[in-house]
Amino acid sequence: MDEQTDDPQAFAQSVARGLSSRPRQLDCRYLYDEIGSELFARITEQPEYYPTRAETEILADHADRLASELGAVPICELGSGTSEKTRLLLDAWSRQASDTFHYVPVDIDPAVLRAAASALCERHERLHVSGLATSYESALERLREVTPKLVLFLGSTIGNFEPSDMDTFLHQLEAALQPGDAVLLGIDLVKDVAVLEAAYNDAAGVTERFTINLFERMNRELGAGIPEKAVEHVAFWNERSDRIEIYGRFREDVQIDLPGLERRFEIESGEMVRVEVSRKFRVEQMGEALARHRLRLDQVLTDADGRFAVLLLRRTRQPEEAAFAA
Ligand code: AVI
Repeated sequence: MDEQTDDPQAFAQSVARGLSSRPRQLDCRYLYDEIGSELFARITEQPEYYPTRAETEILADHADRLASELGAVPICELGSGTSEKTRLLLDAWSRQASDTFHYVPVDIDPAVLRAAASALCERHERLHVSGLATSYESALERLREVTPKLVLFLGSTIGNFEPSDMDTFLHQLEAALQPGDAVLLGIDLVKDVAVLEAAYNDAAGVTERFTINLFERMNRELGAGIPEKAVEHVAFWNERSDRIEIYGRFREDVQIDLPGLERRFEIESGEMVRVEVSRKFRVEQMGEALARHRLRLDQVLTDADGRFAVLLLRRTRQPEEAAFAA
């Protein structure tokens, strides 16, 4: 999980691995170049894409109570991006803190970190921001000794992990926490299929552009030579795996070239290349997975429509203590 996503050689190798595997798939981290990040920001504003609004509602409703229960402990946020939703927490932290308070945003993009930090420092005089432009893994390692702390992992980004990556991530998270440290984990919940599928097939076609941008990025950065309009966006609910699956489907036979690696892939009309999975969760199941990593589920906070949950977790000493306590 440590690879940088702006190195063309690493991108080409990742594409070659993914196109050689069956089913064919691409690494979803490459969806987020500058254009992709901009498109994702627009996805979160689409009427069908409820997760961002639902999570914002939860944070707005509970921020002050969380600040008084947790105290204004240092906040470390994994995948902080623009830190938009985190402002709700930092505003509450500033009302709670009697002195300086600390925020450590972690994002792979240093420009995004700089912009977020300067906006936040303008808003809060007593806020100390130390951004880390690195992977989750190395940030978690560096923050192990900071305690007490609150780690944020919002947006249901955990749903984009393959099961084995989720396990690795929870293992790294567990190792970075001391007993008593807290986590706020945002998870999107299993719900009506029509609502889920609409969220990934918005009428304005922004999610479609987000998917297609990955193939266009392969053309821009790797000279892949995929003809314009050869790929269409397909997203549907996979009931057996509790997840939305997103694919680029080829409308015609296409050759994908990776000149830097001297590789060529023949894709047939109708073939689907998976670009992302977005898993949805059931609270009880998630609680069990977390308990195996000494993370006790203390509070389950949901929006009024019960679409999304923010889980407050506490790191315990022993796995046995971590039973569902909410
Ligand atoms: C970032 N992540 C949580 C989004 C999701 O809903 O899985 C990514 C996304 N892909 C298409 N739409 C949104």
